[in-house]
Amino acid sequence: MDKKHKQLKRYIENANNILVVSHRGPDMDAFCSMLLVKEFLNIFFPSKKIVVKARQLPSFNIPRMHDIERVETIDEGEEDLIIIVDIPDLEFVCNPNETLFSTKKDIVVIDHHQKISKDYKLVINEHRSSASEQVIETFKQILGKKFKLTKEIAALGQYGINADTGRFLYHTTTPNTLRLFADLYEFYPIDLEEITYKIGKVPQESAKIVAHLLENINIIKDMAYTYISLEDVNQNHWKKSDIGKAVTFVKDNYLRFIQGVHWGFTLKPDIKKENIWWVSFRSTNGYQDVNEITKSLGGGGHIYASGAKLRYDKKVSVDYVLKDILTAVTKHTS
Ligand SMILES: [Mn+2]
Repeated sequence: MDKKHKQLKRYIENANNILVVSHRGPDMDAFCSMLLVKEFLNIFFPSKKIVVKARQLPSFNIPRMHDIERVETIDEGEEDLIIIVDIPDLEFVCNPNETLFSTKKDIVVIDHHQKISKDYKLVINEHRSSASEQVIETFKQILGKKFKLTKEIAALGQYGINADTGRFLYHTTTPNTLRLFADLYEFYPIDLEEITYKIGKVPQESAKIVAHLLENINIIKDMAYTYISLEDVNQNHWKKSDIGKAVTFVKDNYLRFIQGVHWGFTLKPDIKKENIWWVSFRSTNGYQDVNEITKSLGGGGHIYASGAKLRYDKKVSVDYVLKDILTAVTKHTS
């Protein structure tokens, strides 16, 4: 066991109540890595009380999902240790008005993103494919010979890895990812085709938004981008979740697949909070390090998939925001 994992084991042993959280708008890897931490702790440290908090539940059934305590706001509780998974920072977990935001309790991070965490007590990040892979490898270290799989752990690991590697397509997939997945699959196989089908579903209402995004596509050299303006949202009464699905669909299935294009971004306003915009980049192996661009915009993520939250102190037009992004892009590419 390496030093960091020894430290983590000590933190766990010394805690009575442990809170497990992840980023807002949790994706499959966030849900699975949270539930994996809880599952391992429940089995191997049964005297500890483990609470998983999130504002929403997964969109389809995964093992132990009802162990998630659904909350309106993510606040401090009885915990004496906080484990954050799948995100490097508490600021991506909760808002300044939630009491957890300014907690003084010990925080441990188990992550796989490139953005470096703040000065937390302990950060475990071996840059793996997914937080789910990291959590399983972490507990392999901590448990040594005691480590064993259960159906739930095997399934959660597969769901998490599958989601964050895009079914093993992304460059973050390593030989270890495949070996681990093979072990999990052998123990208790999940149906990858069924999962891809369920995750890929788009709401009927998103079709119009997809059409709009396609119409708004601009291409500059080998980059494409598209956007939604605040006026579009208000005039058409589009719902936040339908916008999100439409943007994701165009971003993941269309932008960088245009002939001559290798990378690009989408831009949308925050529907609930004023003067906030979300930009999200996608790139193709070997073409553009979009993590560097989003870092200069105050965000981050991975080399080929990253994003940033853009904050303004007044109401601005979509063109104004686009100009800021394109300036950052030009700075990076020239
Ligand atoms: Mn992840």
